[in-house]
Amino acid sequence: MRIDVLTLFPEMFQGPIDASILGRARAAGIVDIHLWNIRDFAHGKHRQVDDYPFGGGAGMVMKPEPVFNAVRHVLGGEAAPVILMSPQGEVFSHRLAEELSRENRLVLVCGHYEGVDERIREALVTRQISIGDYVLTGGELPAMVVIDAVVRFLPGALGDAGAVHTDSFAQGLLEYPQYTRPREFEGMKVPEVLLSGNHQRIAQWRREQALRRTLLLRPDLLEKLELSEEDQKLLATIKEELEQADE
Ligand code: 9D3
Repeated sequence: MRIDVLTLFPEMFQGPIDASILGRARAAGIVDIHLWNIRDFAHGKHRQVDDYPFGGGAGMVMKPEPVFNAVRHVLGGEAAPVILMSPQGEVFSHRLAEELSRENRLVLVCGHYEGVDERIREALVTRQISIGDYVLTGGELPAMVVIDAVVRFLPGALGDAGAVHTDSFAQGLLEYPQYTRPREFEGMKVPEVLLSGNHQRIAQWRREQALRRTLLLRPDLLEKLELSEEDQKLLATIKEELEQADE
């Protein structure tokens, strides 16, 4: 996959894209990430990228010409989704990351300042993505979030090829508790079942723990799921236990 990022702050991306799994995926040729400075596509002596809003008001607005020039340059006549990182966008999710990972290329446009000229949305952008309901200073961190989540889905990006499909979010549940050595740390013991070697009991315990956690911490996730009969029984038992503990 090729990802082109258009931003006024390309240097913000260097750390995240060079490190860890993303860095390895780039080195392995699984993803090709190109960073472009929108200012390089601004003309005139001052290479101006923003200006005052027509009609007045606080803050600056990103001018259309540099962004149009930059997108047209990187696409070079090719077609690809042009995604504006924006607080008005569709809220990013595991499902959307998976969908985007099936594209051959993506163009991510990061706004800064108070916003971008509306004609960028009207005539250039094919979709808008937000990463959640809080105000950031720009679209750069959101773009990194999208890149990270999308690249995980690319074949070969993770060591274990099957891992993305057993992800907790792929199943709509939170993760079960994990332990590693030592068996006892400061008086806290690893649950006996995990040392038992009984893989069926372990799998059942983990499922029960994942359901329990999701019920306690993210009941909204459970509402969206269609649980198997076995899971429904487990969940009913957990709910009974919790009610008894309440009394
Ligand atoms: C004055 C209204 N503001 C909208 C809430 C304007 C505004 C504030 C901050 C416009 C852009 C920004 C910068 N943020 C992003 O570009 C952004 C963002 C975010 O702030 N939160 C979550 N996801 C995203 S994606 C891009």
